[in-house]
Amino acid sequence: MSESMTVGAAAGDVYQAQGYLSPIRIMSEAGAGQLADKIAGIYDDHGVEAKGLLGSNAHLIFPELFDLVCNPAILDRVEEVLGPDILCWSAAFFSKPAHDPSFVSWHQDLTYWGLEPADIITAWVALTPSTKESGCMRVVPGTHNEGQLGHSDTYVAENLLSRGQVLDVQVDEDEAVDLILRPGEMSLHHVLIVHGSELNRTDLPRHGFVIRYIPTYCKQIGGRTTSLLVRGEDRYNHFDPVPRPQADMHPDAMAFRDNANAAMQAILMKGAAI
Ligand SMILES: O=C(O)CCC(=O)C(=O)O
Repeated sequence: MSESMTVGAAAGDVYQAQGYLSPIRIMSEAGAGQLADKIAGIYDDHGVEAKGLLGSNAHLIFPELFDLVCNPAILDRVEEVLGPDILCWSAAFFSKPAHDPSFVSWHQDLTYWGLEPADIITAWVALTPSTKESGCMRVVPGTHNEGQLGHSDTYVAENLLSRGQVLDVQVDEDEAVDLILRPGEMSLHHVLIVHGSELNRTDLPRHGFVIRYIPTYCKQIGGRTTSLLVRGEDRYNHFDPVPRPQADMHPDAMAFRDNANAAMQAILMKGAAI
């Protein structure tokens, strides 16, 4: 699917039919490169702790990432699918260092999220090249229409998913499409589309910033979590609001994120073996 085929009023229809849209340019390669340098700096400064800092809800502790989830070029496209009133429920890096064995098993996102209805969209923003060789995301078109499928938890260490969850049904890999992205491009995918990714075999890290957007009418089942109103109006108040961090890793922002993550983890890890 070329970018020109996914621009304009028909983009929502294409998304509904195939469950994804890609590629979509949302910033320059230079802009993405600056953000990638910032991520490299966080890894240099914080070592093994960087993964946690850039994991669940990194936008709550880094102002530049908070601004990225509010980026109008992203939201214009998300609005074509979700409508005008949009919340950012969460955001995190899926990063694979150069020549790293980490991968993502075939799964559907909604499995443990406790959100309904399934009108949820992910913007996957590439800060470095996301190619077949670096382990780009792969999707199986149309599977978002199959409803919630069964998953099993594996807890495999190299799996980037919280429980190492994997689909119980066999995936026909010949049907899968590689979402190849240049730095500064994004893909959009439906919360029920079957997707996964392989290892990074290149000399560069593969950094994907993954932003989960929901319409304001969406509800969190089994607990109360936070969400950021990024566009329009929230007439439902199903979520607690979040503030913009004052500075990188400001103590108030760190404390806020710890609480927000604890509430989210209680739902995501409900019934988990570890
Ligand atoms: O980054 C990846 O390879 C997978 C991302 C993913 O599973 C997701 O965005 O839901």
